[in-house]
Amino acid sequence: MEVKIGSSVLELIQGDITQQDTEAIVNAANRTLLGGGGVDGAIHRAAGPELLAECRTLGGCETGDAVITKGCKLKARYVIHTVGPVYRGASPSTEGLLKSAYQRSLEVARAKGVRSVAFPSISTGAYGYPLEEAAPVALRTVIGFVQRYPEIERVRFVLRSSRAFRTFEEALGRITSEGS
Ligand code: AR6
Repeated sequence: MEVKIGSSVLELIQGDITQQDTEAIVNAANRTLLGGGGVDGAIHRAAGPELLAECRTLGGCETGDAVITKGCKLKARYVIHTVGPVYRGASPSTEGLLKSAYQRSLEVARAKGVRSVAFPSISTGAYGYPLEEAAPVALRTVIGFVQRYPEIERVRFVLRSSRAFRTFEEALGRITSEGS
């Protein structure tokens, strides 16, 4: 599924983020930046040990913030590492941190002149954020950003499971129909 947001494109696909050819891919990391399971493990395996070596020099990352490294062996030139919140029930502060993880990732991309970014669904694995709650937050944040900064030409959400894909598809359908 693909929609136009001004001159930019927002895409949803089902797949593996490590295989994406966007200029940057986003990692759903933890505050140590020293690796983990899920997307984080997959990205480190595909990028090779040089990625962990660079992450070690960064001194971690706060929840809701993002940092950028090289893509090493990946097709993507950069990896943007962001840390989403651990979900302990719906609250404005948890939602704000999820929003911030997407926002800061795009700010870091823009600062490097990156024009295309692929995101996983941050916080919806080990960190337990329900997909139905996370999808509209993720989509609205990205849409708001590219409306302001059309130099980000393409944002692709790469959803691992068919359930995640369908949930994002339904949320995007609801958001786009609000405007018409
Ligand atoms: N491509 C795209 N999406 C994926 C992939 C992949 N290769 N693999 C998993 N997902 P998670 P979190 C989906 O747990 O919830 C790590 O250990 C997965 O189905 O990777 O932010 C970190 O080090 C889920 O929907 O990230 C942290 O400790 C989504 O990616 C912690 O997990 C996010 O799941 C971060 O937890």
